[in-house]
Amino acid sequence: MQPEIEHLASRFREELAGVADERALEELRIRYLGRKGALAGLFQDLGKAAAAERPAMGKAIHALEQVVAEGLAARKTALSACAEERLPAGFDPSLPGRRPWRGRRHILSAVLEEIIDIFRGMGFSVAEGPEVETDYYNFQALNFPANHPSRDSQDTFYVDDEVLLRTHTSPVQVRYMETHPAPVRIVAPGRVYRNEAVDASHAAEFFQLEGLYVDAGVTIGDLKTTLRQFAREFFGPRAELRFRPHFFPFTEPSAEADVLCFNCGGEGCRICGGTGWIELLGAGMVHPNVFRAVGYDPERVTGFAFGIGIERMAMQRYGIEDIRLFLENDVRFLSQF
Ligand code: FA5
Repeated sequence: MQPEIEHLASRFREELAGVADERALEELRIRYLGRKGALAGLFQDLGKAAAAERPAMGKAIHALEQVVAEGLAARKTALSACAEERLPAGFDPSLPGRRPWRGRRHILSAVLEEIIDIFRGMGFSVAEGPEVETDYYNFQALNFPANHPSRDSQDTFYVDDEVLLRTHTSPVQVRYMETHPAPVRIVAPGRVYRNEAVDASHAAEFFQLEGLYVDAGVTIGDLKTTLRQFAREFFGPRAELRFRPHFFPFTEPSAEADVLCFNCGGEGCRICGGTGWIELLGAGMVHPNVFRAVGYDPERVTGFAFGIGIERMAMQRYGIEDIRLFLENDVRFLSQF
């Protein structure tokens, strides 16, 4: 008798697993628990069994009865949950779900937004300009005369002799001052392009953030204080910024600012080219010729400008050793930030 009960129990489980709707479930209930069902048959057999076997058999049949009743009840709950939520029959809501893929902002967007926020906190607003620029805005109005050697520092991709992909965000300075009177305090983020020999720290397509502050009496002291404050907010209170004299046609005097290399801490390594410092930005006091080109009077206003390389900021902050990683769209890299 015992093997027969066990066989019935395993057959019940199989049949229960195959039940796809409430009607099939009711049929199954009748087949097992109905008046002429399998369990009723077992109880009849129990009456005919030898007296000595009856207690053990009775216990086994009751246990089976409980298994059947509980199985039917659990399936009923699962089926009605499917019906309520219009889920396909047979869907088991108690199984663990699949975790949905969560996207996130690209590390460069996140860093750029953070930098913009820091400058917003210092009173700068945001301006934008086109990536496809004219020679006039990208070079001439910024005091790069035609055929002048200063153009060699920023070769680019030309659409024709007049139209090109901008090499820096500085043309936004010109466009903004042409249409807004002083005082001006803006940052201009965006993508720029250069015909560049690509390596670990140079891309042919990268992001800059331009800054421009023009008013009566703006000094180079304001420039250095603003950039130092920015570096401390972005990298932390102990960030070291170093200014080196440099040349840009559109600022006078001009400087480049470096931070202490994240990788070697100043000793010199492959990433900082052995110098211990990584160049982050160019800056300077706006050249009087730029003011003249936009109709400002250089006798009445002065101003500072800077251009920050966004990839370099992200590399320095997160210890990223190769600029090419930003453009490869490899989620194993991107999902780390
Ligand atoms: C300029 O582009 C100037 N327009 C910056 C400026 C603005 C100077 C306003 C004065 C006043 P430069 O070519 O040095 O300067 O580039 C500025 C920053 O962009 C660099 O410090 C660096 O962080 C980043 N950068 C330049 N070239 C590349 C490149 N090929 N790949 C990645 N980042 C670059």
